[in-house]
Amino acid sequence: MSTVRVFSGIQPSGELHIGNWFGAIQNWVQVQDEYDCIYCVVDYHAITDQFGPEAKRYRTAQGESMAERSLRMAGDLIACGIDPQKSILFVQSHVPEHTELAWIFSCIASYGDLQRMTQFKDKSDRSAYVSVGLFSYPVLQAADILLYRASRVPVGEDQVQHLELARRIGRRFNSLVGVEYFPEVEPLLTEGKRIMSPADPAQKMSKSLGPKHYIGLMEDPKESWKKIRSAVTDVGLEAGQSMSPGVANLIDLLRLSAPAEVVEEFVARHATGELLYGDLKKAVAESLETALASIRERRAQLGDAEVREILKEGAKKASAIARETMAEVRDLVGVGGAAS
Ligand code: AQP
Repeated sequence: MSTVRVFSGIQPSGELHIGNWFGAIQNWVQVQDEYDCIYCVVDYHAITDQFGPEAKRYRTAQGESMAERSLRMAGDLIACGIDPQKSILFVQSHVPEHTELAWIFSCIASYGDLQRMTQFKDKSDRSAYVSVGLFSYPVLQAADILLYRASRVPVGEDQVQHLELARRIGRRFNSLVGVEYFPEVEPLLTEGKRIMSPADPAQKMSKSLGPKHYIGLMEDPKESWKKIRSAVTDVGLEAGQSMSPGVANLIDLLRLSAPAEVVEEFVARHATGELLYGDLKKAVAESLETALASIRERRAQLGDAEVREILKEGAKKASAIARETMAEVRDLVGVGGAAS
């Protein structure tokens, strides 16, 4: 196994959608054979906007608690191809060193840098109450990655700004303690790094915008078809655009799930003005259904007890690395020991 370490996480804030899959999870699966990989269901991140009773019943028809949603998300990841024989898979709150390192990082992260985070600006604009946790979310994210001294992070494009911040925090720590302790963090992006919402192609596909804005990986294909059939395609073109954003998003989804010749045919029909959007939507729905069928089958065979066991083992392995890092970090910072 390579000495290059990969870390990435996903919030258990509902179901896995095809934006997560094409933007990040497919890459998580692919790099398992190349690197030493650690993957995490980040429940502490999810409580930045779903706390208390909200965290218990948030946004799922099943009325699941955060712990149940973490279990379900882990099962979905395994069905997608995260292999516990190759990678460590665990739940963030099972390894408390994440929040310990986050505190140390919050003492060196720049307030000005955090204020510039676009995800915070977007989410705080949409929220009636803005918590400090929502503001310092990227500091916890930096701690998640650097706790394992990981240098590669497979994510969607929306996370690139957060990773730049993680890089700055790591560098600042190194320069303050005078040791090159943390590595430089780099994103690993895919061709599907930014999948847009079918209902509003100006926004990225996202659970927090509501169910019509995402296509769930484990969703009933009839539900997915309803969302694809009503996908927005006919907004006017802006200067410099040859394809409306909604059509471009459907073509991207086709490119990610269908053979190249099928995509070329639709692109050619668009160029000659012969493209019927209904045909494109049908092709997207069919190719997604084919691409996701084996994941759904694997998911149906996976029981909760098996997933719990995998998470328990994963937390043990992650804890061993996390404890070692924190012992060294405390030492470098000069805290944690009593003066003799
Ligand atoms: N639309 C997307 N296109 C490509 N990649 C995406 N990712 C998320 N959305 C897209 C990537 O998926 C990984 C997990 O992201 P997350 O845990 O933040 O989940 P989310 O689905 O983004 O959460 P929400 O609530 O749906 O959206 P937000 O919180 O943004 O409002 C990450 O690597 C992410 O880049």
